[in-house]
Amino acid sequence: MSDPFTLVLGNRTYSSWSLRGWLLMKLAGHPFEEDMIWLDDPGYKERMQAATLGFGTVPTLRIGERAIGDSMAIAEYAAEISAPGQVWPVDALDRAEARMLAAKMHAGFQNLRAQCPMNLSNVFDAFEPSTEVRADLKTLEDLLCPVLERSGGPFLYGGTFGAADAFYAPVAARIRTFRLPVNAALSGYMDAVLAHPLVREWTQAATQEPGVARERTDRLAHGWFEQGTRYAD
Ligand SMILES: N[C@@H](CCC(=O)N[C@@H](CS)C(=O)NCC(=O)O)C(=O)O
Repeated sequence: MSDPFTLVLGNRTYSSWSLRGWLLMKLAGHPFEEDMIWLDDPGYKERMQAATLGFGTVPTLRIGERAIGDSMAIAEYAAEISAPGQVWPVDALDRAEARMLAAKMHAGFQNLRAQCPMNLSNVFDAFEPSTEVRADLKTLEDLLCPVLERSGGPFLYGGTFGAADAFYAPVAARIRTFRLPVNAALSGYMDAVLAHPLVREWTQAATQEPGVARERTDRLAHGWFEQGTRYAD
């Protein structure tokens, strides 16, 4: 019998990479166990080292004695263990482009990531994005809107939520949490991503998770998901 899959994750509320890894494994459709690391626990680093077999970041996919400790590699593995089209698009050119979009997210948008960390239990209505964050949002529009226009949406490659969408799901959450201004096309796409059943499952679980302690006195009772507020445009 093959080894079971265990996905090592950090808090749903603010581990954006964990959300990506979890979505990717859900898209693959293989059952997996979750091993949660509460990133606010003082001793979490040691726990994380052990749970990730030394890799030291979440998400890490553990399979028996082996570990895949990076979301991009998890995406490729998820694609290889599932049917064509479940993770990356079927068309070769779409697939290459989807990988490029994911890679761009994986390595870029540093200001947006640093200044607007994912937080699924809060909203910051009065947040004023810096010039650098606005520049990242413009790059995001320039990158994604032509793809959405070509496919017709609601997701990057049409009606099926795939790996490229998984990589951008935490960005949708940041735009919601920090009320970031984006154009109507990107705003509609972010709505579609946040309304996807898998993303909803994660965001709703985030509002209930017990291991959240990081300055959480302002934590919203029900998170932001049900508020139905649209972004500025
Ligand atoms: N490049 C990695 C990034 C993973 C990452 O940085 N995850 C964060 C949590 S969201 C982490 O594990 N940080 C280590 C720490 O908090 O000690 C990936 O794609 O999976």
